[in-house]
Amino acid sequence: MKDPVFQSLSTYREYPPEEMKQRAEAFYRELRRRRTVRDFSDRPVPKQVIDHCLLAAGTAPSGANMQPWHFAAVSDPEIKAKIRVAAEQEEQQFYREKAPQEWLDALAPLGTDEHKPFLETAPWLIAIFVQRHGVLPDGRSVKHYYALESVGIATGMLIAAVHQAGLASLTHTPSPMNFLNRLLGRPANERPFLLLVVGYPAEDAKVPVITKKPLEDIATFI
Ligand code: IYR
Repeated sequence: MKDPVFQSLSTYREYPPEEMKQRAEAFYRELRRRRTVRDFSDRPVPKQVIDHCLLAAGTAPSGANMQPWHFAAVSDPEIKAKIRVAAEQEEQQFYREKAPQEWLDALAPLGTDEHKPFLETAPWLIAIFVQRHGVLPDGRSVKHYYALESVGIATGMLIAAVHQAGLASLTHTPSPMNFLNRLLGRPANERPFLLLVVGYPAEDAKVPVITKKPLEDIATFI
């Protein structure tokens, strides 16, 4: 067993209460501007931007600090085209056969269908994988704790980082997504969690009119 090694918390910053209130509100206002976008521009986005968004995601807390995630960032047009073909196959089955009416009704306000042109248009597709267990260099397996929760947190931070950089994203979940392991050469201990489409919105991008629940509906103060 390893002994813990501690250092002082030198990165923490406290703000006076007024400033803290302002910062909390400003951050909420910033995140409130984020919209999930489905109409992307093909304008390129430099890899350095994606690098830093992924580094930001990688700062997420995780069970026993196992960091049970892998991000496969795809800009290669040929691979994006293959992902589109495979995803549209899954989506066709979903929309035409698999999805119960209740699910289709819930999606109706979003106007989604089986056509996913953004998988080729957008400059970056980030396939997020959850590592159900880790693999040591000698091939032994290491248990991962709260892997799904950890990857969910990292994904939220990635979405926020992408927004903060001035880009738009779409959380896309063709189901099942196993084709991503094959197309991206990821090992069997990794399961696709989500496909995050990243880029500039198209100039004429439209988003559905939706609302977010008010504070009293999402929180109780006891
Ligand atoms: N994966 C499908 C369907 C879909 C499901 C949910 I839940 C959404 O919030 C949006 C879409 C698709 O991407 O079209």
